[in-house]
Order: sequence, then C-alpha cells, then structure tokens
Amino acid sequence: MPYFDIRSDKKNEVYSNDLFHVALCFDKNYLYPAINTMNSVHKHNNNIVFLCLCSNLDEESRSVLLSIKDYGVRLIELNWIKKIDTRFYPIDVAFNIYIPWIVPEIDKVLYIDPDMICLKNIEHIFKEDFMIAMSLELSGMVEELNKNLFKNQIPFVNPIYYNSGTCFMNCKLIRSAHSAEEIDKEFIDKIEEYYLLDQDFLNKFYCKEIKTLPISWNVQFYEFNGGYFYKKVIREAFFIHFSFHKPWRHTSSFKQSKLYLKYSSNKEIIKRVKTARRKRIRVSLKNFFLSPFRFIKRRIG
Ligand SMILES: [Mn+2]
Repeated sequence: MPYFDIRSDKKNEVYSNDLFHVALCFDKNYLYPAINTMNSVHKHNNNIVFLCLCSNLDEESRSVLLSIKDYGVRLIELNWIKKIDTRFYPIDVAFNIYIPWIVPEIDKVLYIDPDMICLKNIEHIFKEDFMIAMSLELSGMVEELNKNLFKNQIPFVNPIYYNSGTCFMNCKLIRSAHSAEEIDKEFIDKIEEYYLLDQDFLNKFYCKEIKTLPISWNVQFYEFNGGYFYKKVIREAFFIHFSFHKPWRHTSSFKQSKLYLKYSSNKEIIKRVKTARRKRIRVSLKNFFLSPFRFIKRRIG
C-alpha cells in the first residue's frame, strides 16, 4: 500500500477483538451519520464491534468516537501520501478495498456505508464462507437509462453490477488469492477507468468471485420508493441504504427523511434531518409563491 499510511490505531474502552467486525469508512463530515449507522447495528446485534477507517478527522471527532461506551470502536486513521487525480469523486474514503491488508489479523469483515440503517440481527453472515458478497444495484441493470451513472459496468465481463454499500469480505480468503500490491496496480494505477471508485473497482476486480447477497442486505430507498413491493421490501430489509439524496440534506424527500428518522437515535443527526426538512419546506413554499411570477416573466420575455 505505497499510496497511504496508517497514522494511528486506537481502541475505545469496550473494544474486544473476539467479536464480529463491521467496518465503515468516513471523514469528519460523515461522523454523525456513521455513529447513527453503528447505533442501529448495535441495537440488533450484541456481538459486533466496529472498525472505523477514517481520514481527515479533527480532535473533536476523534474523541467523540473513542468515548463511545455502548459498543466497541477501533479507530484507524489513514492518510493518502500521494495525490491521486480521480477526475470524478474524491478518493478520500475509498479505503474499503484495502480492508484485508489494513487489518491483517482479522479474518471476516462486513463493510457497510455510513448512510445505512440496520433493522435486524445480521450476525449469521459471519458464518458464511464465500470470499466476497454484495447485493445488486438494480438500476445498474438498466443499461440505457443509467449509461452515464453506471458507465463502467458496460465493458465488464460480468453482465451484472453490484452496489458496494454492503460488502461482506472473507479477508483471509482474499489475502490468500490477492495482494495489496495487486490492488495498487489494478486500482490506483488505473484510476481513470473508475467512475464510482471503490464500487466500480470491486465489480471489475472480483467480477467472477462475487456472491450475490439477497437485496434485503442493501435496500436502496430510491430504487423502491413508490414501487409495488415497497412495504414488503422495507419490512424484510437487514439494511436500508440512503444512497443518492441524503436525509440530512434539504434535497431529500419528506418520505425518505421520515423513514430515516424512524430508525435514527443519534441526537445530532436527528437535529440535522429536522433542520433540513424545515429548509425544504421553506424552499418549496418560496418556489410555489414565486412560480406565477416566473411564468409572467417568461411570457413577457
Ligand atoms: Mn452509500
């Protein structure tokens, strides 16, 4: 891994290495969504500890994470040494693909995005033996519609495309088949090939080795909202994934923030979701009242 280094590796008081490991990658902007995600996992799972792979944290975020008392947190701070021009998304938190080598003593890890909410016990997945497993990106199947969004799926050997929001890794098996140097060569050295960085890479690199997890492991709100199976899918979900519009931003829909709030426990994030909701109401009222004038202006113009 000549492109980044491990700056620090700290554990909170209640961390125990003997439990199951769930990993998240985030920076200080995602601190509270990440804590909210971890809270939701902890609510349904007593045997899980968290690996927080972070970059650009400040002192306050660090102490917030390490002073968590309800569950184990191991905070590993990582730092990119070389500047990498990705052209699209910043590479800041794309450490998930290196997990098997960042924690070489750990054998199985479930990686999850910090914009997920867990709704059930998930511990049975750690008994599975597959090397790597993810759920499908349903919209990634509709090539014509999403050609630009999921543009890298097209040259892939595998005609199906996965979302990396939930990614189970048998790190031991991955380490025996691949090396970190190989990842550097195939990911960093060919970075211009990837648009949705880590997700495109995982799809391409592990292509034939990926086991398909049921969609209940990564229910993306945007894919099911308003759909015929919405209620059933939400009821059966292990994880709901709030991809695209974030519930704590004013661009989120009312229905989405309501669903996110229903399963949220972190006070800071609840406050942000509510503030965003008020801003959305203000913006839509403003647009509503301004629209006739805009219409008149257009007619005159
Ligand atoms: Mn996500």
